[in-house]
Amino acid sequence: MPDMDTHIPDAATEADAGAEPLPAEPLPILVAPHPLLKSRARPVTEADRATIAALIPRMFAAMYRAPGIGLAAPQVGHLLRLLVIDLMPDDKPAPMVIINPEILAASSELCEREEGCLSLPGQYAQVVRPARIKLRYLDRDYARREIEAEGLLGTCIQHEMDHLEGTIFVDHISSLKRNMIMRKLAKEQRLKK
Ligand code: GNR
Ligand code: NI
Repeated sequence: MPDMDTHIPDAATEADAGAEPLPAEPLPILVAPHPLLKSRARPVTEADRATIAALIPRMFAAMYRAPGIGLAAPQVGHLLRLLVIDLMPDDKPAPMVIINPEILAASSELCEREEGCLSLPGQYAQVVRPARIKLRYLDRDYARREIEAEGLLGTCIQHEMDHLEGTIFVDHISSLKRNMIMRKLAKEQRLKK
């Protein structure tokens, strides 16, 4: 006979109906130089569904807290081909989840834009990349999607995809500028602690 005095509701009974989900705990973001930021990430598979379902809200939480406009799974220590992006047009959330992205085509026209990176906090440089890309990926429901991206979204997607290859934005600039940025970052991180 179960104890009738101490009623403990099961998960997802009417006690929880309509309740807000718990806010996800932001994952810490790795700062360069870190070996995981130089590693290649592996494709996401069906077997990763539960892992990424738990990871995605914690990646968005880390990105919004920073704040940033994109985050790649390797930046939070998971070598998976998974990105989250939110450009917040008109200051309203517009979250995108991008799994196993592939660039199908890139324009020969280039564009130069100032980039920053949550893994190189406080460091910025002008980076040249293709102005437009055609992208194939899986969305958060693993549905196949294709989009064309240009402007800040195009830059952001290419910057995030670099993280899946173990590349950061300073790998696209001269070694003189890269060394200056990496020394400045090391000094600032040292003073912070
Ligand atoms: O928050 C970010 N801003 C940004 C600005 C210009 C070009 C790229 C970016 S991505 C960056 C977040 C980040 O580090 N993603 O990996
Ligand atoms: Ni980055």
